[in-house]
Amino acid sequence: MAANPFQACIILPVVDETESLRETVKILLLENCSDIHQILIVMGKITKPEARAAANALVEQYPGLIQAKDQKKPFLGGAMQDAFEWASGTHLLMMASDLETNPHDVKAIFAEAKRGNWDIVTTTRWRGEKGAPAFEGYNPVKFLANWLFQKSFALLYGTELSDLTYGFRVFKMEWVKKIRWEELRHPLLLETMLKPLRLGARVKEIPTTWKARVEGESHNPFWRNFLYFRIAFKTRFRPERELILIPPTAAPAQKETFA
Ligand SMILES: Nc1nc2c(ncn2[C@@H]2O[C@H](COP(=O)(O)OP(=O)(O)OP(=O)(O)O)[C@@H](O)[C@H]2O)c(=O)[nH]1
Ligand SMILES: [Mg+2]
Repeated sequence: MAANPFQACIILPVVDETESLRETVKILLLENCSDIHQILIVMGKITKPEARAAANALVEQYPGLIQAKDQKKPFLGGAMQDAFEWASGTHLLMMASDLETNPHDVKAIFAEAKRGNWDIVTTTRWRGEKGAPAFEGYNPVKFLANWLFQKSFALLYGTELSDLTYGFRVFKMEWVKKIRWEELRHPLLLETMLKPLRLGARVKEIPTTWKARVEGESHNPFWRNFLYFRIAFKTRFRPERELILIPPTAAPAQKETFA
């Protein structure tokens, strides 16, 4: 049988998820086994001992396929930035381990990434079935603020995408490797959409459903959502060359001398 040319690395950041982490991994492997090259669980100082134990047990259960690593940079954005460096494969999927990013939708994300050969396939909670928002148990104030944020960012970037802040998307690996990432907290989730947009990435948005977690808690206090505007403005007006990592310059060619 020919080898599968689609090889995804899935990033799962973990703080206080145990059952949700196990369930996420179970669904991912059941539904996408041949598309998964590696699952990278990223833990930090704030990761609870029970969650750490659950992650380590998964590593033992699936040696070679699941890895658990400790982040060097702080917070969620830092965990993701570290994972971007460690990841290998043809594609990278970012999601959460709290079941808010519905693992059953990964199959459709991967299918669309292959079908359209997109640089990014991202998901939206704002255009669910029949175009209606698909949130269950979302705080009403956050709901309103999220809508306003989405409209503002879409206007600023001239895009039709409807959920720029949601960190549930797959990238062709070269896109995560070539960009200069900066946000250490949750705004990295927005940055991962805005920088590729500025650099001309082909992006497809598909619907997903969002349901509030039942285990653990959010690590993003409401007021911090306003910090998303900082990266949005910074990224919008920067020259493109500042958004990418400079490749190591080739050594200057030796001048040939003839005696
Ligand atoms: N390794 C690591 N994981 C984190 C960190 N902060 C959050 N996470 C995980 O990242 C995922 C998303 O974080 P949440 O805090 O639930 O954030 P969110 O759901 O995107 O944001 P809200 O809707 O604003 O609550 C969860 O699985 C968290 O456990 C962190 O500092 N380090
Ligand atoms: Mg969450």
